[in-house]
Amino acid sequence: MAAESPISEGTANGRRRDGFWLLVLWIVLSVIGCLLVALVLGPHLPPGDQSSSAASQQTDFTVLSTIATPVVVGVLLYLGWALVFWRQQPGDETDAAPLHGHTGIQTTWIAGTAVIVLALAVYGTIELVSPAGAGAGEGPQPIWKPAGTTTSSVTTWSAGGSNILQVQVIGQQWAWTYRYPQFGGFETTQLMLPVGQPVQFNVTSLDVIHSFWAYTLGVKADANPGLNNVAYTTPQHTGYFQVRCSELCGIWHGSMYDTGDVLSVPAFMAWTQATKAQLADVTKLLPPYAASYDPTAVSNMGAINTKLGLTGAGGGFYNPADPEQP
Ligand SMILES: [Cu+2]
Repeated sequence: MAAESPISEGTANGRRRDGFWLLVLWIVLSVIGCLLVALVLGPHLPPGDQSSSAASQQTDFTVLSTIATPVVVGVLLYLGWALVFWRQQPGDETDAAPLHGHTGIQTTWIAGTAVIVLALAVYGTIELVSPAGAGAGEGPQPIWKPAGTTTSSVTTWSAGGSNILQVQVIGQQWAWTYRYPQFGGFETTQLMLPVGQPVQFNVTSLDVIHSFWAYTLGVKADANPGLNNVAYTTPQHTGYFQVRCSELCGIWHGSMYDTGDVLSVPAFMAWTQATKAQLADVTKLLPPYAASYDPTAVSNMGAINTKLGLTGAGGGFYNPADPEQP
């Protein structure tokens, strides 16, 4: 009787043994990895937790990173195992054992990935709807609105009331300004928000497309001329936050950064009253508060431009009275 091939027999046994230890190691390392990612790395993931939308995004990133950890661990473990144990020995010219289909593994793979993808679709939908959007602009008529707030035809605001605080964000080459319609409609370069109060950003532009990106608030909404793009959030912690333009909008795009501040409610109220009084003369010159502005149709803008020295090609608003402009 011919002796059995020591190579094929050894390889088949070896594969079973390797498979067992790979599985054990993968489970152990995945549990450790998931705990480290969820509990240690998670609280440090961007964009932090300064607002409700930022915290929600941080939770989502933590969940996704934790789910991805066993996959990453599996790939690295398999790669490391192959490098260490399956490398070709010097002088070994034999072929490895042939691979065949394995119905169990294939079925498990398809079922597992299908469950992960479908579960994430459900999770993603819930995470989109429950915080009234994902911190990005939802267009002029959002489908989801924060519960318990009135978001239209609002003329006054008080902390804890049902009227949501409205802040209009106006992008133009190359600066951000902010209008507060519930405080007389003044326009300022300072972005102040009260802590613990829901905010509705009404984002628009006077010229090209910009993108309002309050990074640590987890808010990023395109600023389109002639359009109101609404985004909601609730600041959770006082302190400064960064604002950038996230849409290449011209040569000084990079200088469209700004620092906003989340204040206590009394400090915010004091700021609004002081700013309203301080800017009263300028507010009178502004066009009436609107969801968006057409610079070619706003009669006051020519006068303001002249005051500010902004007329002429390439400077500030389009001015229909300016012969240098088409
Ligand atoms: Cu810009």
